[in-house]
Amino acid sequence: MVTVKNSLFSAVLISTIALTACGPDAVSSGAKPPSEVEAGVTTTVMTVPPNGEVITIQSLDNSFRPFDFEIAAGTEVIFDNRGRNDHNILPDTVKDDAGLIALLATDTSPTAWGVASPDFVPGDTYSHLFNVPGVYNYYCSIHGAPGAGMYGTLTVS
Ligand SMILES: [Cu+2]
Repeated sequence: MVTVKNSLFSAVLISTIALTACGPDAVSSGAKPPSEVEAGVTTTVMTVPPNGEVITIQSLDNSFRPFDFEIAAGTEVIFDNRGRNDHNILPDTVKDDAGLIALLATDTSPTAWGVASPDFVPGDTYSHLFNVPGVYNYYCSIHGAPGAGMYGTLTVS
């Protein structure tokens, strides 16, 4: 609604300026960037460039250490399976390995993350660049549940 009004207003404004303006600068001041013109069909995710920080979270039998961690946006997190068991790392919104694989197949945004157990056997590492601020709750579905057993939280600010 607002966008449509603004676009209409811009169109009127541009044509008004075009009629009265003396220079090209006045015309361009009424133009909107493409992202605003197409608002409503575009979703904006604020991403942060890599900040060079790398932290490691150990996946043990059966806990993540540290399990509650705060990082700056742009930090790369390496999960290192140092246990003797397979584990997985699932966002709380995902039920199991199959759910994660389906999510990652359809969602390529930087907030879709995690690793299924076949790719996280003992000795494996999985890394992800957390470049969108937010709270990321995760767990291992083999040894835990959201908020219980083998689980963790990453707070990205
Ligand atoms: Cu586990």
